[in-house]
Amino acid sequence: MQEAKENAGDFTSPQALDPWKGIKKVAREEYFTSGHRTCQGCESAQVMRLMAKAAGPRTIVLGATGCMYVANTTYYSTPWVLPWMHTQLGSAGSAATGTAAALRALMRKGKMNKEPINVIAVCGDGGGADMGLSAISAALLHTQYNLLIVMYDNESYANTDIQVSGSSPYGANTSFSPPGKAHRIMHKRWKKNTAAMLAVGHTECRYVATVVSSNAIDTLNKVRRALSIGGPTFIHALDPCPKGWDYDPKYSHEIGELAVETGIWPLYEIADRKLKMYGRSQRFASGTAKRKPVEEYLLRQGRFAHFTKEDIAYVQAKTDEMWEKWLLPGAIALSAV
Ligand SMILES: Cc1ncc(C[n+]2csc(CCOP(=O)(O)OP(=O)(O)O)c2C)c(N)n1
Ligand code: SF4
Ligand SMILES: [Mg+2]
Repeated sequence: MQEAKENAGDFTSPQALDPWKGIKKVAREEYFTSGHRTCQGCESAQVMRLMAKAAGPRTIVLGATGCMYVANTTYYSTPWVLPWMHTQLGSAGSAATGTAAALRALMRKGKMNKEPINVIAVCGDGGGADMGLSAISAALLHTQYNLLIVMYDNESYANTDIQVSGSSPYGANTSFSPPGKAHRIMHKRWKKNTAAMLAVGHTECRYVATVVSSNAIDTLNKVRRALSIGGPTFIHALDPCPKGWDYDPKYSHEIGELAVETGIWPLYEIADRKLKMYGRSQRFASGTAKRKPVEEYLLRQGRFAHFTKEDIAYVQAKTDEMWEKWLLPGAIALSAV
């Protein structure tokens, strides 16, 4: 942050965005407003809103195909009060790098005013954790460009009707993994640990974080930190999705909270190679608070309605392992021999 301030006026440096300490300090201006057609209770839309608010007006947003493209850019109607461009489903990373490089070239040639402009690319879990993983990986290697990639994870290919993705949780009922009489659990793969994988594998990437929009201040400030620190950065948001997760839209906030309280979704950041847990996740990691049973999260959602006691016990055991056996509890799934 300090570095960014010292370089203010230099267009190759990031914007200096101080953290907002408390709800009263948060800017009132909205840059993602009315005019979208996302489902009621859509937390991905909430992530867009918080992200745009945190970034402010000197920002360009690039959106990969998915709900946050389709529902936000219906003909003649858009909630974006920022310049926005669609990019192909798997290309959030390359669109971000290309835009940051183009801005720099235009400013260097005197074709644009020289000023730091935030470049944010947004993609879903299908577009980010699966199809566009290589483009994000490449973007995180190009340390000369300042950009942020926000992966909004509704745990399915939601826009095309809730198909299973590499980020879908174990056992979830999706249109590609419906429970049946012969096979109750159709989706047996464990959710990809995308944020930590990207942090560990890109040693010069200065900032990777996880967020959930139920914790709005944390989300706002992580976006501000990611944009201020410099270089390519990545944020992974877990987004309750009433349509795909099958619950009443009024419970979106509560379900997001439960994801953290049960330990299913750890909140952390890895800034300059240092891992810091946040809020309850920090207390779980240090052993000063107890996680709620995962059952409280799972049984609130229709996508897990077919779960038996054994299925719940399996998810509980895997979650316990994440907090009790991993080298860095809740984040890095290694153990020293
Ligand atoms: C290369 C390509 N394959 C398939 C599609 C069809 N498609 C459009 S959106 C989408 C789902 C994307 O899922 P995700 O990235 O998780 O975003 P979400 O819809 O969940 O918001 C798919 C498969 C496409 N647009 N491009
Ligand atoms: S399907 Fe899910 S992610 Fe897509 S608009 Fe609806 S609530 Fe949001
Ligand atoms: Mg998705």
